[in-house]
Amino acid sequence: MSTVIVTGGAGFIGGNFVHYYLWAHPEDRVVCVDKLTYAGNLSTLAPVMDNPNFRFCKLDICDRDGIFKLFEEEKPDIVINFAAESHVDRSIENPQIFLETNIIGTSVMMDACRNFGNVRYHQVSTDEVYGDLPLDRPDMFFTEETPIHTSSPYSSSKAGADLLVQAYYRTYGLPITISRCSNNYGPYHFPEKLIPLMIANCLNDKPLPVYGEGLNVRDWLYVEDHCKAIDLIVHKGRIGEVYNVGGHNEMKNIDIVKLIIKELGKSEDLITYVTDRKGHDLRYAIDPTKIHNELGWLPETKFADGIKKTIKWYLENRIWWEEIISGEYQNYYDKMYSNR
Ligand code: NAD
Ligand code: TDX
Repeated sequence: MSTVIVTGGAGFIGGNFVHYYLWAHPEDRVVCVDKLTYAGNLSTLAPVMDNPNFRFCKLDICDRDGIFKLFEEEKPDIVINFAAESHVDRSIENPQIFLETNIIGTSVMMDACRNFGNVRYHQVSTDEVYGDLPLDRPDMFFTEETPIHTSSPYSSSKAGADLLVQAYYRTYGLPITISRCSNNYGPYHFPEKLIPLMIANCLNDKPLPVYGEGLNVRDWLYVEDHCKAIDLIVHKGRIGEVYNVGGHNEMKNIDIVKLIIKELGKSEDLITYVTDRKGHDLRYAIDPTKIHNELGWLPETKFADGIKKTIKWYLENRIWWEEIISGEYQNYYDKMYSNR
């Protein structure tokens, strides 16, 4: 039996991971550490709150004393760090908190790992650390050898964290791995991000704000496939290695928006082209050869099925996202989108 600390487990991917991990490893104990920022939602964890192998701990990963105390109590075998400020647009408005949580928080978690017996550490990173690819070069992909070349304060903070993780491996011999995944979608996705925002606005017959001309390309992966990849890397990955995770599912933003409109039976008149994101990355595309060859990982959910499942989840769980969009989030939305 292992004790696994999962940070950021009240967020989108961390929450899905907690559900998946408790199901896949019923013998293990999961301790979720989450500060419950605007993006953390305890209702995401409601289905596992009564599980005797689960503990929730409201804690900031930058709180060194609190984190060290928790390690002393729990004596974890594995730490998986999902906790982050994750939204590119927010990082453009206010970079500071991104540096604090994404870089300082990562260093605190790794210091705790070093201090309590060189605990196995996994860093959940992103393909955004590689910057972007040209739209007219469909032959180009991000491999693990692609140089780090970031565009936004968010991706820079994630890249800074990745470099620190690699430094802790080289300098202290901390047993680390890093996964760099493409865009995820699925249940419990916070409605500030493209897919859930478009679903929520469509259902409320509100304008669908497409940045620029909607031609930017993202490589979408169903969140459960990402969770399975992390589980594999944590248990079977080679220490010190980076693994790219993605399913060769590139789509233009405008095509995603039109697909959601069609699935929900709405009109394309809802589409509103708005001012582009500053420094907007053109295209992300992952080459997942390494994780496939070494660990046998392949995505299991096709986009056509995954997007249907996701839309169904948002239809069946209106309370989850309506509570979000009726609260403080409304101020954010007005700030970002009115007069854009
Ligand atoms: P999210 O914003 O939905 O969730 C982040 C969670 O971290 C929230 O529960 C929040 O409360 C918590 N958190 C934030 N600051 C914290 C702090 N200082 N201490 C403790 N908890 C804190 O993010 P997500 O989309 O689930 O992303 C999870 C991870 O995966 C991030 O590291 C992100 O960079 C990475 N990632 C995301 C995607 C994607 O498409 N969403 C793709 C690749 C990688
Ligand atoms: O209202 C919108 N209109 C729009 O056109 C929003 C919110 C987004 N977009 C565009 C911008 C991007 O090209 O859609 C695309 C996807 O945007 P986001 O959902 O904000 O995701 P992205 O910026 O690609 O970053 C995501 O993937 C990588 C996650 O938020 C990151 O945490 C992850 O690292």
